[in-house]
Amino acid sequence: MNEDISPNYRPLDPSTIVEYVRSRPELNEVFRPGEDLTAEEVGDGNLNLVFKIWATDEPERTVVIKQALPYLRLVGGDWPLPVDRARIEAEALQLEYRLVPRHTPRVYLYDPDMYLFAMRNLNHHVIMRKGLIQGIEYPHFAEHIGLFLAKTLGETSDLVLDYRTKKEMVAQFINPELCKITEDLIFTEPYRPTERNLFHKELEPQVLALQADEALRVEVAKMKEKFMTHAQALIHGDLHTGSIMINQTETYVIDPEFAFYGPMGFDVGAVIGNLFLNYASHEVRMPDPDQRADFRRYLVNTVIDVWHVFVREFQRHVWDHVDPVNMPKGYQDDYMLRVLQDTAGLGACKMMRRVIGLAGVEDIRGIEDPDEKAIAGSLALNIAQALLMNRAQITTIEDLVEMATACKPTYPWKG
Ligand code: SR1
Ligand code: MG
Repeated sequence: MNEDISPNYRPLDPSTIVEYVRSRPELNEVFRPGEDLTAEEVGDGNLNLVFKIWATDEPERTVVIKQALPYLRLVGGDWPLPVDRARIEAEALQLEYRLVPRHTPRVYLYDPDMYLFAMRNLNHHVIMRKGLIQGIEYPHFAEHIGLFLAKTLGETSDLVLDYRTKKEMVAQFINPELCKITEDLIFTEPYRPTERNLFHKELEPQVLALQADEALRVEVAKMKEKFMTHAQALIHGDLHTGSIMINQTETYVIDPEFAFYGPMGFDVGAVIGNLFLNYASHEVRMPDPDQRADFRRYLVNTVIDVWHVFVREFQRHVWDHVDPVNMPKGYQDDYMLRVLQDTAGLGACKMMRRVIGLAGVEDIRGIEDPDEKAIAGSLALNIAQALLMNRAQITTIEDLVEMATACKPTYPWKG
């Protein structure tokens, strides 16, 4: 990594950020000059500082400021990271806001010296992962995220953009260091012994069997190649349920710092894969069989609806506007089938890394009892393996769901 950091850069803290906010005229539409402000650092992610700032007398007037640190927060100074990711994230949010303002928080400012941006504070929303862990249903999610995916992926692809704009956008969103994190943590490390993997010991036999499975490693290698070489659309790059802020009526997608030109199925697969991680976790999180069956029905119907809304909106925003001579119906159908099969394969890799690799998900790693955690992790691995290995047989989203829901946990082993 080779990056010149601005000499004006300094990481902020709750005491220095108030002065910083006062100095930015872009925030005058939210805060009055000289008024009392309160700030809190709330970052619980792996990478950045995140502050909430609000008018002390009127907390509804509030913004979030996200600032990049020159290293990975999860690990510390030993893992340097480019601060330019703040620009990537701010520019991706601005672009997504232009395409889908109903599902993207507005960015008020980006500061290229401080590698930070200020955006709307989604203070009436929760992180979707936390809601799903509690068994809360979000009835409009599929409609919202299906539209978000169709617009952000379709309208940044060669299907819509002219030849020059697309290439300029590929250059604008070159993001090698964050892509390298994905290449390592999703497509490389889970499939070999390394100290960075963090699966719990009860799962070891299943993980060792998976790592010894060459046929599986062949398919993972194909998925890695696709991730690295298929510059199909500007993808979010980390669209798990922790990157979604939600309530009963609204959905917002945040955190696109991993954005770059990659395969559409990586984003669609992230959404669907994370719904299945949650599905797997309820094997043990929801002991009541009726309650579990109901919630799983919601999750599975959501997976189906996400895909159908994505296809419907892709039709409206993309296929209805292409030249039918060079992109006839047969090509369009083949394109969507390839995105569906990529969704299965890439989503599967994203599930496996969350069970085996360095960065887990609370749905599964948050289960306290080690045997229960292993049962949920085992089911997640089996779903992922089925989707990855059999993705060529998937021709509809219903096939994908049937394949996933037929899986059972391997753990506890008999004998
Ligand atoms: C070391 S960073 C770990 C993970 O956090 C982000 O959310 C991405 O998923 C990344 O892989
Ligand atoms: Mg993130």
